[in-house]
Amino acid sequence: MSSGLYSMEKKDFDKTFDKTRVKAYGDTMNDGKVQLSFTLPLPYSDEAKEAARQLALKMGIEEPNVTYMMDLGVGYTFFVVYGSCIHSVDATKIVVPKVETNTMSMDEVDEYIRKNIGRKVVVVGACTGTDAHTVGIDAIMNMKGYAGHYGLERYQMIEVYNLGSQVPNEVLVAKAIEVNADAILVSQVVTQKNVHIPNMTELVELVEAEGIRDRVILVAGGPRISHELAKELGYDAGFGAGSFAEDVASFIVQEMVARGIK
Ligand code: B12
Repeated sequence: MSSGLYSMEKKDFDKTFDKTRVKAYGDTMNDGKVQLSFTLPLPYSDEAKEAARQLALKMGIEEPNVTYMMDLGVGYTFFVVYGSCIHSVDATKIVVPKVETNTMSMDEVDEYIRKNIGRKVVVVGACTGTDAHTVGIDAIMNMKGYAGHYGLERYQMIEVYNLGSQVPNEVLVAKAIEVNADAILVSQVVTQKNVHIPNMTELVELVEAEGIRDRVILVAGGPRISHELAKELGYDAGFGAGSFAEDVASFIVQEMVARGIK
């Protein structure tokens, strides 16, 4: 944010703020106040409540206060604990790798393609493996888009194949070869037990085995997919929560031009 109060440095009105030792904020700078919730596999009881308190202490929560507990049945209890976290972070040392691209509007992307590529860009996408969450990939690819941002199908200069969910990697790669895709989009929403890692890795291996890696832009996305993780796994970019079609389209077309793909 760039206007009003938010543009003021906190030190202007609170001299105790230290960017190298940022603590959680409750109602006084550096009070460290946090609220956390968790479940213990213990029956609802005073002993379970004490166990929750002791666990919070071990997590670095001073004066933990169990403000809420609920019997979940069959030997499980849910807790909400409030207290002061002793830990701090050095915000001056934080580096978050991000997709470095100049995001254009839909019309600008179409114009960029006409001018710099001179033909339609072909994009194939799917939610792969056992993952059945279609909403994310649809938000990027479908005509309607998401939150007022049209999806790739709406772009005049992009040809889109959305294969849906639970698509095996082999099927996605075969489709990419069949339609001579410029980009493959992979959605991974379920990350329980790191199921997305082998699945995403397998796709990269298949693309390499088919000999098309250098002429295809590989993009991954999902709420727990970071650009850093995607790069580590061999993708060109990763897009997390809050991404829109224009972010992805802008990246793909600029990457194609940078790589000399026509
Ligand atoms: C709707 C939903 C479902 C629906 C899905 C219906 C459908 N057709 O998609 C149903 C009921 C089927 C479902 C099932 C399950 N679900 Co569910 N589901 C959700 C829920 C509530 C919303 C997801 C959603 O639609 N978000 C909205 C979209 C727009 O956001 P998004 O996916 O993040 O997408 C954006 C970005 O991430 C990005 N993006 C996403 N994909 C891509 C791809 C590319 C290429 C790019 C560039 C960008 C991109 O762009 C999008 C727009 O900004 C979430 C909880 C939540 N509130 O998020 C749980 C959640 C995702 N589900 C979860 C789970 C565990 C399951 C089940 C395993 C439950 C079960 N035990 O059966 C099953 C799995 C089924 C399967 N085989 O996959 C967990 C996942 C936990 C984890 N870390 O893995 C969540 C987080 C709920 C939770 N808190 O536990 N689910």
